Amino acid sequence: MAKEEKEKGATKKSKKATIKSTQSSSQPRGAVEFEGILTIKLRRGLDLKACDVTGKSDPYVYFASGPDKNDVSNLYPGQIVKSEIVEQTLNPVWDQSLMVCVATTKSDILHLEVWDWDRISEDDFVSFSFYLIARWATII
Ligand SMILES: [Ca+2]
Repeated sequence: MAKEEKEKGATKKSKKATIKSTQSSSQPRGAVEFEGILTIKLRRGLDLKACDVTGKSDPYVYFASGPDKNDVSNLYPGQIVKSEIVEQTLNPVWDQSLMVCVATTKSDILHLEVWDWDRISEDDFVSFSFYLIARWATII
């Protein structure tokens, strides 16, 4: 899917869908020193929303680390990561490890968005959540 299509779809589908639109928007300004890398072990999802006419979805997850739970603009590419797509299920099993760069371990938020991949039309927003990274961080 082209960058322009992703940006258009994210804006059109949901105001909460911020991570996808950030990836193809303006470049971040200034330099950022990262304190660390967060490893995310994405296991599975349960009872996700059905977005396709088949009664299933093709879910995938975006994760982004940033300072504000409501604003993920101006993030560097290393601060955003996308999971694989699991086709035709409401109970996806990813069993995947993903890594995102974290600028400030004490205060940054991990944003999570679940999307339904669509072959022909724009992807559908499924759900979102956010977490304080410091709650899980193991500082070595
Ligand atoms: Ca789909």
